[in-house]
Amino acid sequence: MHIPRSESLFAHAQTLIPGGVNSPVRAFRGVGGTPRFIAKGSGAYIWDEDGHRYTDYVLSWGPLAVGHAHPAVVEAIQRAALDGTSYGAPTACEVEMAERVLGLVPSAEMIRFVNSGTEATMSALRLARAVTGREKIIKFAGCYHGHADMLLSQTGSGVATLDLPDSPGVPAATVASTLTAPYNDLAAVEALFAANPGEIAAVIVEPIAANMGFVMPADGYLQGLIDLAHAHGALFILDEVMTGFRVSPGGAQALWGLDPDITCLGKVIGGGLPVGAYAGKRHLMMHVAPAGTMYQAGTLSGNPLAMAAGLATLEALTQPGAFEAAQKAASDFASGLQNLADKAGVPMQSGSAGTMFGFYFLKSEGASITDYDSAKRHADTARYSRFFHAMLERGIYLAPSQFEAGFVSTAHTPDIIHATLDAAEDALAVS
Ligand code: KE4
Repeated sequence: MHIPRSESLFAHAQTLIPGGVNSPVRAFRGVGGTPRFIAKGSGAYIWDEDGHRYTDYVLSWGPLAVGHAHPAVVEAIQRAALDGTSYGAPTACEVEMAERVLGLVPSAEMIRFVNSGTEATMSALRLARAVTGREKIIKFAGCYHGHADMLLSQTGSGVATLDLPDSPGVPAATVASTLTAPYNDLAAVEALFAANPGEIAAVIVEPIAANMGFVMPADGYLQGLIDLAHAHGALFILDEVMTGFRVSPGGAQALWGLDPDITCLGKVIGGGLPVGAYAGKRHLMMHVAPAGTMYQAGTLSGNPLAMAAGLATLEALTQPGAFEAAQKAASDFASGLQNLADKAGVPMQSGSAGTMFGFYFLKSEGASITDYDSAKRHADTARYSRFFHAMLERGIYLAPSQFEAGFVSTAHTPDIIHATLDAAEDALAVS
């Protein structure tokens, strides 16, 4: 594929921006080659600066649940922008968005909007520490909760893709309070509580470990974490930045009947504009300033354009049959890809939940990936890279990393899924 514009833009960008990108995973370091500089998107498609069209399964890493440039989303942003872009004062649309999100997320009674998932998880953990008076937290190897110092410990996403030994610049004292356990291992969490009695403020976890690829929770695992946290006086924080409004319109918690103390949100609620949120039980959220004394703030939090984009996205996503159709697209793609791999004798582990999916090429048949160690041990990242580029050449844009999940939108019609699977059959044969 001839991509002179992306190549020249990338060369120039690298002289101005570290790695030529504003977020590491975009740089194709996990798969090699030149990242495509995207000129525009529409529905399920994106076009690069050289005019090549791709079916997009990254969707900005999750936010675009109703596809690129959805007419209702664009119109909502345009309409809001005509009245200004930001006031630094409360607005009616923030109240409307708060009601809308709280109406969908069953555990949450109050919400605070911020500007990213990182801010959401950072604030949620500060709240847990403020409420419990404790400092230690438990996270899970390979899970990613944004780039706040205290969470950059054995983390996933770009850190896993780049195989970084966590991150320099994070004070040892900061991560000393961050305890890490393997995902899907309740005994390890029990041991951490036993070794740190009365010191752990919260457990934070992704309901599906989708920043190490795509690892589903073992039966009873998430409820087991909730029970362990509460038995030891700690709070349970569910990071639904990625799974929110994707596993189901109410997130993983609605589908699986979980009742977290605090939920972190982002991505979909911004419809492609910068939004994050943390939401939880009223007695906890009332600790947040100015209602309480736990301080958290943001110049652009609750931004009117982002609220408008989020509202329009949720409206389109919850139209009768829309979510269900997208869910079928994701499961048809994941199961179709698995069938093609099985037929071709290519070891693969795939899965889907709601409108998100993931798949690993395995180094050996029968290997099972259940946590970060097994993902690093069993995932055939070289084969993933070859498949990624074979699909890119065929106009299919997958996550440029084996350690990321994939997404569909309400614009991914059955015909599009069928065409993608046809491309995958060819790509498997040459990768
Ligand atoms: P942001 O700060 O990037 O908005 O959200 C951080 C975050 C928090 N929690 C979960 C479960 C997340 O998946 C994320 C961000 N996800 C990555 C993709 N795996 C963002 C992509 C990127 O870093 O460029």
